[in-house]
Amino acid sequence: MNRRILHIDLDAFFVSVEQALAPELVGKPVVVGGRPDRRGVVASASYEARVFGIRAGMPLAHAYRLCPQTIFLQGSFSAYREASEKFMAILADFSPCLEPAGLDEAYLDITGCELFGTPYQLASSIKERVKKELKLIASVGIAICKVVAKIASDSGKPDGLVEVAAGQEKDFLAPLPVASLPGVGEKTERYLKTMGIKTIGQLAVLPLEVIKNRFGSFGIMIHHYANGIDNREVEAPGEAKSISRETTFAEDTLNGAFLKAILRYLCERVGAELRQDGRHARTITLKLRYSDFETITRRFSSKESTDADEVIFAGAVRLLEQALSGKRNPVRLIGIGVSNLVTYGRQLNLLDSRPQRLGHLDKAIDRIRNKYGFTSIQTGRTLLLKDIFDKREGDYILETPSLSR
Ligand code: TTP
Ligand code: MG
Repeated sequence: MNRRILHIDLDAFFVSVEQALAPELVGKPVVVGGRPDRRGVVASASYEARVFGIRAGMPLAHAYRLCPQTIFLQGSFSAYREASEKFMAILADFSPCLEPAGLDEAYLDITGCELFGTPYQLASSIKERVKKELKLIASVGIAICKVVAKIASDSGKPDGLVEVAAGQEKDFLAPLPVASLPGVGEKTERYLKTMGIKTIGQLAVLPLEVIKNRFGSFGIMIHHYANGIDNREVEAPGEAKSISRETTFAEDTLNGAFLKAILRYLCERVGAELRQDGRHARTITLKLRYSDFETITRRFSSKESTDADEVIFAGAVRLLEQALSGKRNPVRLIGIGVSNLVTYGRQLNLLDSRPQRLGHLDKAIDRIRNKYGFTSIQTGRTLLLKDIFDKREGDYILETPSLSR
């Protein structure tokens, strides 16, 4: 029996949550990401802003030049998290087979739910409930597999509802540009273009060997996708595979003390989330982007796991010092991530009896921060950032949380 899979993705999510909270923003070019005179990129743009060419990932200053009337918002991550939870709760009412694929998107396998209506009717009901209860707009794609459902929901945006009948996958995909395939980024797109391949249909009829020789298993995957073949199940999520935070600076910097203070702040963010999830990490990854946009990651793994800010920070600083002793370009972005997560781990005993004491301290700080906000308390190491925190407007997003699962 053919499966029936929905992919549901909210339109202009961050911006739409802001609009639901402040209706005067509706119908206007709005961007979430920060002020245009600061560095950073557009996280979400309203469809009115997109008319001017504004897109996610674009530097804020560029967005401003395209449309100076745009309303720029810092954003409020807690509001987005709350909206996301309510959104997922609505979806869970339609089928237990739910796989969140980000804050604002999910797959839902509704095979066997015919008693409750056709897939199209169920998708319509989801859209109605999301609109009524959350004042948000969901775009939905319906197909026999995940990849086609996702491309279908994208293709109907905004406010889309696109159903691809079983057997029609190839015909539906054929005219679309190859970049519509999940995983095909600019680099792959450019390469395929050199082979004369612009549409998914052209990729689909290419002999598998050709694409396999160039791209290996990734090539096989996109070739299957191009043919509407995707056997992945809709899976309820496992636990997060990694937790990370990163930030782009207002100005490129080589100031070691400042870099360490920011790193400390990011490590505390990551540590707090680890402790909240009751987990430990074995691997610490530092990410740096230099002023010339070269991006490097440096990794450190230990047999023993930790959830202590101090230990994460110590590892991060070591990686930072190693990295800075190589290339001496100013740094544009810094990030820290932890992975190799375990639910119960032995504390790093490198610091003898300190871990336990540090654990108590971290937890005491977590309690204060949960009550009064993250920046209500600063450790000596982040005092340098006091000015930045003091200048914060509203719920300023200093760092971008990773959604990696
Ligand atoms: P998307 O679903 O990719 O984007 P969107 O919901 O703003 O717009 P649409 O789906 O209508 O095309 O991402 C969901 C949210 O994730 C988005 O509102 C903001 C956040 N996000 C970032 O923080 N950084 C990014 O680079 C992207 C693409 C999204
Ligand atoms: Mg979206």
